[in-house]
Amino acid sequence: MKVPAMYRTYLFWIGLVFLVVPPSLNAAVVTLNPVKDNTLIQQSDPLLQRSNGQGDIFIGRTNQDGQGPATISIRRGLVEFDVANSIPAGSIITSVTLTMRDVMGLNGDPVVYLHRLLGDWGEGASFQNGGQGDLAKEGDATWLYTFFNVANPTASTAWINPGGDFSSTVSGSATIFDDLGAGQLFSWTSANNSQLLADVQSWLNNPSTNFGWIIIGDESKGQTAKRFNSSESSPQPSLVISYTAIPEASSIAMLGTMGLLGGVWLRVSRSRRMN
Ligand SMILES: [Ca+2]
Ligand SMILES: [Ca+2]
Repeated sequence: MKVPAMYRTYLFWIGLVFLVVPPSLNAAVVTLNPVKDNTLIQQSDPLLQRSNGQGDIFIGRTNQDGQGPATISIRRGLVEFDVANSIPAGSIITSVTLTMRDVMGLNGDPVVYLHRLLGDWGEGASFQNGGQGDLAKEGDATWLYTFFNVANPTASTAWINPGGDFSSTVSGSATIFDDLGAGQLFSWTSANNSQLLADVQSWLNNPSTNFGWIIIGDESKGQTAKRFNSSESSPQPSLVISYTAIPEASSIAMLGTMGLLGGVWLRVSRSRRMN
């Protein structure tokens, strides 16, 4: 087969490029909403556990707990995103930003912290349009339990530490300003705390360790509560993840093979022309 000189040169360079230049890395961005979220409501009585699986996320201390006189009990948010089913395995996470909307804009300007949760937890059918929450329903995470067992509360799977098991390392912090009810968006970003990125990378690399974050507000005094939209209201919490996808070994091998075949064909064509 006689290949015109122009095409031979062309093929030669294509083959060379495939052989010596690694396939380009693909930068991408994905926005995730929670796969589940809930609120832990401080309560030591196993029979009176409360949650808000289908309502908004509350943190800090309210001035109510739905059990008589105000006892300014603590609320903590739980939120989890499905990282591993949203980003190609092996990708390198380059930035992470969690954004949530403060519904009320009341109760001061606390710093609100994220910590990586260390155990799995549930989201049941509990719902209350407010901070006092609802009696826990089947499978709800509560102050004492990870998955509430309605028929036999004390048989529920328990947290090791009431109020949730989480890393002592802070993954992110943000000041949630009193915005006079404007309903502003607030963000926690890896630009301010690299642990946030490390958490997401670890969840991609080891999906079985992804239990999301606990959200902890000012628990030092009463009436510091903040109320965030959950995945059941709008706008949902969002996790924006920038990453670099590494091509799979099979596609690298394919490109390499194409390059080799191109090179071989070139040599054959050249040798035929010389003979
Ligand atoms: Ca849900
Ligand atoms: Ca929820």
